[in-house]
Amino acid sequence: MRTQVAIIGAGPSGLLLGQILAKNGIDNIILERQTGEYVLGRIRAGVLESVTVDGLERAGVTDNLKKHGLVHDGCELVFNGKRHRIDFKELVNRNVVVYGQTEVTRDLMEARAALGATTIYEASDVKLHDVNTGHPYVTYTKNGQEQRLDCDFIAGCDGFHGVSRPTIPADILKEYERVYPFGWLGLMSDTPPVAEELIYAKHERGFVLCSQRSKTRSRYYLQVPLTDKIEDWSDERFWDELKARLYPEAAANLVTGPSLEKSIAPLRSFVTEPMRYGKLFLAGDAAHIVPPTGAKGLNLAASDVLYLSDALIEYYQQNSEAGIDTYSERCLKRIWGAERFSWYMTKMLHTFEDLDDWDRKMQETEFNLLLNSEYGAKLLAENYVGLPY
Ligand code: RFL
Ligand code: PHB
Repeated sequence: MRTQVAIIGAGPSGLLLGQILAKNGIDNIILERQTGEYVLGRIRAGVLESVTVDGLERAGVTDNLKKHGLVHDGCELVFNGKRHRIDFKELVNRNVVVYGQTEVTRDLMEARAALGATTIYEASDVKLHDVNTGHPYVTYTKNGQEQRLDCDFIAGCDGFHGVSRPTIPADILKEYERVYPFGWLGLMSDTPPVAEELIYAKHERGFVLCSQRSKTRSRYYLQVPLTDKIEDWSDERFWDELKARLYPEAAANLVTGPSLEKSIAPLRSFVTEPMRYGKLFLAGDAAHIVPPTGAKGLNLAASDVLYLSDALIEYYQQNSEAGIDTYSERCLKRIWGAERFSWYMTKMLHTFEDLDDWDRKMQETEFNLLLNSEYGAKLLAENYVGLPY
């Protein structure tokens, strides 16, 4: 088999790239290790920046988003009971859209099926070959048979644990990493959200996030020790702990109900440089990870894909390699900005066991800066709604 661009991974990065390329007449095939249902079963992001919405627009998949996405002009931050609303609209005249990653993924899968583009699910043992030559190819196993896919380029959109990044020789890759000493326990329920806007709250017992998917579906997160297991957290314990960490008015408003899903995710900051090696390009979580506190992971994946699709379109339509050659550099500028923001939000809003009195004062002073300085609040708002593309 042959295609122009072989895409590894059918998460949001791979599907969005495939859709934009296909709409611009560039042939591509996606190889995905899991089934489509499994990919849709992973509950993850919920907040989309306008850059991401623009990307989905370019892919022609915003019908459902326009119908069901919730535009948010602000969010609430709480520090040990002290509340402060960040008004994105007033501070930077922009907003975000609350619309689930599951829905984004489903919309992209349906649009791809409508175009008749090929996605090979349950492709195991994917291996990348000769990526630093003019004739790269990918091998994989499907239904017990080894297959070969020849291509011009390979897009590594296979997430943090994928095979693309390790294909790049270790002496070329530089990795930067910070691992945090806690995780997030998430719960989804068909209950009305506790508040109209998202609440990010730091409490002595740990951080909580109150998010949502619709007017009738909520998504909540609790900071938990990395040693905790899902079995340790009955729904009842989750709701009790959430109430204990919320300010009284929110706790009183909280509607509880049976969980639809519960999962624990570790928190990590990670960047790999460069994001291109020969004919291989890394995009999304394959190249970088952010802790979810800044709501940036999916949004960074979308901006990588916009840079990459521009570069490939320029290559095929104008015979220019300029976009390809600057891909890594352009992505990394935006990535480091989002890494800083996610790291700052994580440090300010979580409870760290080993902080001394000085560190605690600094954490509180960071928060007070948002209350006391319009510039402080503006900087947060500008980063939250998304740095320029
Ligand atoms: P994905 O989604 O991990 O998809 C990669 C795909 O590649 C497949 N794959 C392979 N396929 C073939 N061969 C192999 N060897 C393969 N290895 C892997 C996988 O099966 C998978 O289908 O990466 P992608 O597409 O780059 O998308 C990234 C986003 O999923 C991620 O950044 C976000 O979910 C992060 N994130 C958030 N981002 C936001 O922008 N806003 C948020 O509000 C937000 N909240 C979150 C989040 C992530 C979370 N978790 C669980 C990590 C909340 C949470 C709790
Ligand atoms: C979510 O709704 O899943 C979500 C929202 C905001 C975040 C992280 C996750 O910062």
